[in-house]
Amino acid sequence: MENKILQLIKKEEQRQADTLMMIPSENYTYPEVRQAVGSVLMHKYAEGQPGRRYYQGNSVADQVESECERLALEAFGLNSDQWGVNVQPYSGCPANLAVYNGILDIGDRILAMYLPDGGHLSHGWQTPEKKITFVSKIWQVEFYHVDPKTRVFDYDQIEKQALKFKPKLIISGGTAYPREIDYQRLSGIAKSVGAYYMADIAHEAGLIAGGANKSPFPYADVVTMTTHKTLRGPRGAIIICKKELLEAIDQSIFPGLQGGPHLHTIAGIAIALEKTKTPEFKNYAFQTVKNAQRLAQRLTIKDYDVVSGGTDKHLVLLDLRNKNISGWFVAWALEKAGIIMNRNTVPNDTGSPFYPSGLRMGTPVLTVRGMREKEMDLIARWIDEVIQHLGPREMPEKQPALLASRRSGRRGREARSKMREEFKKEIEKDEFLNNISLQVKDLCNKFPIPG
Ligand code: DSN
Repeated sequence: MENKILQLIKKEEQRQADTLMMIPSENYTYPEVRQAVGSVLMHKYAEGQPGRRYYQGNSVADQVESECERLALEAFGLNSDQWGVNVQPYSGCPANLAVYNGILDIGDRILAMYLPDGGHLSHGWQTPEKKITFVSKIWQVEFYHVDPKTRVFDYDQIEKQALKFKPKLIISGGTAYPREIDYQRLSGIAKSVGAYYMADIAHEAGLIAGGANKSPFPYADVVTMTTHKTLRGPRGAIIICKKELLEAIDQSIFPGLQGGPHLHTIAGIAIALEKTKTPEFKNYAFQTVKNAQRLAQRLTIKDYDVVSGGTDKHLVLLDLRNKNISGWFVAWALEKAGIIMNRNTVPNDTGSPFYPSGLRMGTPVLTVRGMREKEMDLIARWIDEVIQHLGPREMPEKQPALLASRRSGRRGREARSKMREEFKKEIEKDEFLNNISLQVKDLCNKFPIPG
């Protein structure tokens, strides 16, 4: 009998083929990338940098890593005299940590984007009660916010905050901010207070390489990115920095934080970077944005509150409070209907991270499958039909019984767990959702996964 894990991989392949993957940080990679990631390169230790390794047998490894570095600079139109690159970070969080560890002293100040306004945990998330991330335990972190009305950044306000807080590092980027960042302005603010500026472009890297979004170069001192989102590579990360910061960042990665680089991943990243030069990739980048804008437009017409009034990128964020339903219910019901997106916090959220008020959706995978505006209209209709079908639902955090029991620990957890189980049972038997899932499957069959 076939190995259990291999059976599960086949099952997952089928799930991906039959559903609409709309989590904006996910993507389908290329067959050649999968071949590289599963290759013999995974057998090799290559601690150090090309030409300066600690182990023997690295003649091929050196060429793989050097080629990946060259392609990374080329993808963003950069010159190796001015910019340095490290392709070894295992993923986005270690890449960001390596930058802080490389260029900051313990206790230095970081000014970063507020998580519920679209920022990222790895930028030092903490609450007034708790230092949640390791980063917030080591460095002093303060957050900047979106304007409560427009839900976009007010750069004058960020400038005032920076002048007062005097950070050593300003960070932009995150997971749920649908608008382009003004990199030039943030770089100017950083310079005026003597801070470094780091742009984390994990979400937008592919859109930037494809020319559909503005580039943080040459403004940022350091740019970090993951490689598996819009860039369409394997899970990994890249750091590109001004040449004078490279040695500190290289040392921070190894021996500071990591051991042997994952050469098989680096090879996969190189293949994905090479693809960014093709006309097909540029079309994909522009169409991804067009598809997201179309979704935002159709949902706005249907009276959804699209955060910031639209999108410049691959993602759309809805605030569901005007529909009186928590993102938790909607995300589970949509999954039952074959549409996979995630519940998300929104600016000024009155819910909690587990039961947030928002819903986040992305278009990279749909675009890779060849879907265009016409399909976005259909998907917006299905999303609306599912939400209307559910009707208003008390947000779990607002139900008096749950709120009261929340204070009593175990009883609260049990009540919420019962609520979740009951809802999942309810949607399991739901014919309406099942019927949409069959239509979704038909659409997926018309747009098979390439490769
Ligand atoms: N978890 C990723 C996202 O979904 O945006 C970011 O790390």
